[in-house]
Amino acid sequence: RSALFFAVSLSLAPAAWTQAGANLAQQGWYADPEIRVFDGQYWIYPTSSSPEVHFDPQWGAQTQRADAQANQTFNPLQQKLRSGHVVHPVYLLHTSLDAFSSPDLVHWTKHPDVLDVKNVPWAAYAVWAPTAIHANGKYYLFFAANDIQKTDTFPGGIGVAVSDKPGGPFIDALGKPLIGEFHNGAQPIDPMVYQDDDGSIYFYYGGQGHCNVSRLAPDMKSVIPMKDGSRYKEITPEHYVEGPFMIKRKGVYYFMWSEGNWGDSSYGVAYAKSTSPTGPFVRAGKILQTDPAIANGPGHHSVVQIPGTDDWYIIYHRHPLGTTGANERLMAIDPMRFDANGDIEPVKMTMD
Ligand code: FUB
Repeated sequence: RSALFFAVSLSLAPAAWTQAGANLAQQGWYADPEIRVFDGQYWIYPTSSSPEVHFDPQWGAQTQRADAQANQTFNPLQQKLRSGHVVHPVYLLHTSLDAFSSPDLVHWTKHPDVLDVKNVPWAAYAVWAPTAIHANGKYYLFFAANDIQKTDTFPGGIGVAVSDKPGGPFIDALGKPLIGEFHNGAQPIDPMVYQDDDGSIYFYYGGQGHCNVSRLAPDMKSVIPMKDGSRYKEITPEHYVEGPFMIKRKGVYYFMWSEGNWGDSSYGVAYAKSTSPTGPFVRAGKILQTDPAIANGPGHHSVVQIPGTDDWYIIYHRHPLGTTGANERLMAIDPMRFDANGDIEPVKMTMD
């Protein structure tokens, strides 16, 4: 390993842990945080999660006001997409994504609006649950947009945007969704991009209780056949709901996901182990769940390995005690440890 590798590793050592998690919570209402290491910094790409919209009975009126403004702020296709639809204002409020960078997991810099739906010509509502990768000398951000549902008439799905820098701005790379329809029952949301040691890029995604794995072409703009010839392989483990994530440690693939009810205290994170990135994945157990002394309903997580070490951290969202809104979600970070058998130990949520 080069001297540069160690220089980067050392500079990424976590700072004294005091207030680390508190610093993430202080960033405000965010969910679905995806952490990456880019350019010698930690980067977090979360979903905005404004709580107030769930309590506003006037959301129909809010929608009309937003549609009236749309002529000034959206392109003609987006104006057409938005016209005639009454949607929950959460989809009108969360039309951009912020990011956060840090040299040490403690001191964070906010990068507002790294992706704005105005730069996604085929979408017109919310963007959320991003995942990122550095490839081809560029940064790619995959995201869910519009919230396609079986009954909706407007398009949506998982998109891909590209930037020269991890802090954006990210601009839609494809002109259409990368995955714009249901396959194997999986709602096209909650993407997670994972590059294996042989360079293959796997893509995990899916909501509404189904999860697929796909392979991405090197240019990140299409889904290509896997070894068995399929483009979308269902890998749904028992109790899977959404929020897939993959890591590899000592040759073992750890597939993780959110389960339980979205927005309540049954929500948590479970995992499976496999010798292959495409499974099969048999549920091994729950590793993150409500702690009545700390917070409710932790989930939609990601995991980072401190470069050059066997130290791992889990980054996730959770509901502060005393809150009731499904969108009242704050980011948190805690150590994630493995036992001597390579199993993931239950994560102890802290207020640190
Ligand atoms: O933030 C919106 C949704 O909430 C995500 O798609 C799910 O994973 C859940 O975290």
